[in-house]
Order: sequence, then structure tokens, then C-alpha cells
Amino acid sequence: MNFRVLLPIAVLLSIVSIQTSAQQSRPLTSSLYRQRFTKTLHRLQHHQQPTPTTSTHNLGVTTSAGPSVGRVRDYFLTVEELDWNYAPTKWDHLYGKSLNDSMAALYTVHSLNPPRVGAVYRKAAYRAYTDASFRMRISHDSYLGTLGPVIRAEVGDRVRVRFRNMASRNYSVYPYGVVSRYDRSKKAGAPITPGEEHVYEWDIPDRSGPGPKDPSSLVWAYVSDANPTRDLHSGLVGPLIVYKRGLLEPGILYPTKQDFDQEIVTIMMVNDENRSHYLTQSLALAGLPTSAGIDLTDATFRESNRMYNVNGFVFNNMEPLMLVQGSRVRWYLMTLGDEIDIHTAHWHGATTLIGGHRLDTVELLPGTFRTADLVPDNPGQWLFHCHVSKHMMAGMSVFYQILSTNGEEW
Ligand SMILES: [Cu+2]
Repeated sequence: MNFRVLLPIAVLLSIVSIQTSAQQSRPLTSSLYRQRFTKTLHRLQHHQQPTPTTSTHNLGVTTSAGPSVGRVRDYFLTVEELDWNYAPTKWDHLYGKSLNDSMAALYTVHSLNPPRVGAVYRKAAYRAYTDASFRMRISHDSYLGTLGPVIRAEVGDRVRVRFRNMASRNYSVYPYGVVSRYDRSKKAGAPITPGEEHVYEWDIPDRSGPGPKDPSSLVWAYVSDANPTRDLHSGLVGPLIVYKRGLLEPGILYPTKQDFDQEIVTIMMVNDENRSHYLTQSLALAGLPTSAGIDLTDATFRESNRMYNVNGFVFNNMEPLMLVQGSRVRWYLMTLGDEIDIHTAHWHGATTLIGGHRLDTVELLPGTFRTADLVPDNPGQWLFHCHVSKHMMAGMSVFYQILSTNGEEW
């Protein structure tokens, strides 16, 4: 056979093979999905029994998502804009120096030339109120700082968050780890416009609660999903703690302390104020209007706007966290962010148990949440800081204080 015959056959074959592969790789339509997964669906629908519920508080309500519903826990959340000071004591307690005389100067000392915002930035934060009138704000634990209020629920519960956007931009509340109930009016995390309210409902099935090797509670996060990265750097993140069944009293939003005496929540993060919605407002606050020709791309200027913080505090400007010698402390650790948000949370003066392992340094990657248990035994004032050298030098550090129970001086 010569080429004149072979060539047209080869071309014909290649067209057939292109058509076949195009057919194979065409996007799956819903009918194709249905064909492919009919067997699996059939097995799930007809052969696998639903997981029996063991809730002691089961109200008998079953949702389309599967989990049985225990209590409905109501929260009234807002987003509010505030001028946040990362270093309110105006002192570098880490190095025991004035802010001007330490590494802190770049990040916390205001200056017109070169342009430096200093320690105060316009931010947004979640806050909680007592009811749907949104008139009485629930006191925000000062150590939580920019972190949102703690939302607590037990496995089997439903969390109902009535959200009022008191800020000037679109925001939302979107949870990790739990099941957002389908809402015909808004997809989960969809933006809520300023002044508008929305009610979110989240179910807490077994798979949102502690696993076999977890302690009796664990932490997730809620964030704003309107513009995820910029909302986060603007300050919007809060803790969502899920307990095993039976730890939360009816009507009380605090645990009954069966296996711990105190809870602490910290988030280590590099808040990049360059990526906040409010950079322009922060500059204006600092008397640095963008019309003044500030070079927003200058590397040192940009670094000065990165705040290496714990709960919104730098250089040990958080009031010391108070722990009692011999008590059982549950410490929830969070981080979110970017490649720079690789943190190693480290306690001086104590060790922790995490998943049965003894550690005094815990690795945190963006979007990871860990629960550590510790029994402080060594009275005194200790550092809790990120062990990444750069982060520690730039102020990602707080004090905690272990109070002696036998009157010893320390
Ligand atoms: Cu770090």
C-alpha cells in the first residue's frame, strides 16, 4: 500500500479519535451525572440505613440534610466598623522598650514622612447582641480583640444567627465545618447589604463534632464570604466551638465545664492592612490622604501595614491572660490567611496535650483550627507567641499569667 492510500485513512482515523475523545471529555450534564451515579444513589437510598441518632435532647425534628436537631441556639451578630489600635498601651512589652526604640517602630509608630499609619487602623469586626432589637450589645471579652464573639453549639443543635450588617459595605457570615441550611433567598455566605438583616441556620451533625481522638470540644471559624480575602484582612473572623452532646446547659451559652475549667481562643495571623477594604480610610485617619501621592507599592510601606498579631494585639499589648495553677485550660488555636500565615504557637512555662500528643509548640497552617489542653503548674508570667522568628520579632506575642493557688510569690 502506498502513502496516497494510507494518508486519507490516517486522517479519517484521527478525526474519529478526536470526535471520540471530545465526546468523552464533554462536560457532565445532569443527565450524565444521573446515569453515572444511579447505582450509588440506589445503594444509598435502599440499602444503607440512616445513622441512628443518639441525642438526649432530640426534639424529633429531622432536616433534609440528615442530622437530628437538638436545641436551637440563637445568636444576634453584627458587623461594625471601628478604629482598632493594635498597640493600645503604647509600649513594647515584649522587649520592654518604647515602641519608638524597638522593632515595633516600623509597625506601630505613626509618621508623615516616611508615611506610616502607626497602630490604629479602620477595621470591621463581628459583635454580638442580646436579641433581635440589636439594642444591647453583649460585652465582648477584651482579650478577644478583633476576633468575633464565640459561637457555641452541641452536636445535634441548630445554630440560628440573625445577622445585621451595621457596616458600610456588603458582608456575610459563613461557617466552616458545619452544615448551612439551604436558603431559597440567599446562597450560603451571600453578601448582605448595609442595614440589611439575614437569618442563617446551621446544623451541627455528628461529623461537625469531636472525633474519636478529639477532646470534648473543637473549634471552627466563621468568616465573611462577600469578598473572602479582603473581608478577612479587614478583620472579619470569629470562633465557632462545637461540643459533644451534654456539655451546654439549656439556655446557657457556656459549657458546663465537665472536663475543663476555662476556655481561651486565640488566632495568630498576619493582618495585611494593605489588603483591607479600609486602607484608604486608615491612611486618612493617620493624616495621610492618598491624594498626598503616597506610593502604595513601596515595599517598606507595605510591610509597615502588616500586623503580626494575636487577636488584634501586637508586642504583648493584650492584657495578660489569667490562668489558675492546677486548673484545666482548654485553648483553641486558629489561623487563616496566606503563605505568610504559617505559625507555630508556643507556650513558655507549660506544655499541652493535642490529640494525645504532648507538645509545647503547635503548627498552624492557614485554615487550620486546633484544640490544646493544658494544666498550668508553674506560677508566673509567661509568653505565648509564634515561634516563627520573623513573626515573633514583629510582635506576634502575648503574656499569660499563671496564678498561684497557695499564696506563693512569683
Ligand atoms: Cu507566626
